[in-house]
Amino acid sequence: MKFVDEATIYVEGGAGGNGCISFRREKFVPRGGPDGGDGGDGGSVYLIGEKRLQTLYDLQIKPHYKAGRGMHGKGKGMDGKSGEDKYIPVPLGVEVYRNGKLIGEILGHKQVLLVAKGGKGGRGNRHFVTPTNQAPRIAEVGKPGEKFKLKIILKLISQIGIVGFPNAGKSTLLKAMTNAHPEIASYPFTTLTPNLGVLKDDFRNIIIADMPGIIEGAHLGRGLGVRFLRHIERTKMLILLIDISMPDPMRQYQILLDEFRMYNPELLKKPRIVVFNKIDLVETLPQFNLNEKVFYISALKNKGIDELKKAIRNENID
Ligand SMILES: Nc1nc2c(ncn2[C@@H]2O[C@H](COP(=O)(O)OP(=O)(O)OP(=O)(O)O)[C@@H](O)[C@H]2O)c(=O)[nH]1
Ligand SMILES: [Mg+2]
Repeated sequence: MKFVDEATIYVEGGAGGNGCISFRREKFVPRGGPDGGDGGDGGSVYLIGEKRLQTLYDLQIKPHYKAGRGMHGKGKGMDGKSGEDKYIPVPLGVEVYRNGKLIGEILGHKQVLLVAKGGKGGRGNRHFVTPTNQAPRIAEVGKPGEKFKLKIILKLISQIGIVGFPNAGKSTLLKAMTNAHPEIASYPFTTLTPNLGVLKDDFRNIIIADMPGIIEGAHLGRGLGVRFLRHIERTKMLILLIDISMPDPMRQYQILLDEFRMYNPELLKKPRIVVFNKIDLVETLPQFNLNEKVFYISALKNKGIDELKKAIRNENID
């Protein structure tokens, strides 16, 4: 299914039903009192977290959501039924904006967020009896439901993000470590949207995100730009994957850090592991003097992967 991480939707609560004006009519009881029932409340619209979803595609193709309206009250004191609530399933990691302001987010499976409240039902004429008016000919009309335009932004939930230059072997590494089967090819920008994979452990599942490649000037829109970096904002740790067979590996490293700084300096505060990939392609291993955790691997030949997995499991990333 197409990966969509932004959508605009229109949500509307159901209108409340009208209150009823009615009077009791019984044989032998002249002038029975008012007995108009209340209108039912309109249904509300909610977002609900659904862990099996990974995209906002459904919202993009179906942007309008309306909850059911409340039924009108009837005579003989019969209240109208409430309108049905509407639940919109969304993937975990969704942020909801109204007029540019964050109003909530969905992080857990089945978590719900009210986004448009239904209107209250109107009261029937029963409620308007006063000492001076025993036969009120008034009732309330139901209130309209809330109506909003919402911007929905998905920031994928994963514990680890793999970032690096195009063609560095990010997808190959995801495949080597997890159950995922991402597309892999020998040209840049094979991965156009993030892929998720699960690294299983005895106790937990670690979700790893393989990101589209980043190049110098990404923050200015070069390549795929920084458009997808929002998906690593929630990660606990980053893997900077660097192709050691390319001319100046340290420059790749510097450029990646610079692009992060430009996009959101918070990314630099995340714990990270620097992983040099494609060691099978070099005769002698250059050693880099980095004040960081460093690994040397071949994602393709499955070298150093177990050590890397072990290091990941030992990190505090829950
Ligand atoms: N020799 C060798 N080739 C590798 C290694 N890892 C990946 N490759 C190759 O490098 C090429 C790119 O691999 P991908 O995994 O698609 O790279 P990527 O970083 O996901 O690339 P983009 O999605 O385009 O950013 C493919 O031809 C891989 O087979 C490695 O350890 N050794
Ligand atoms: Mg890729």
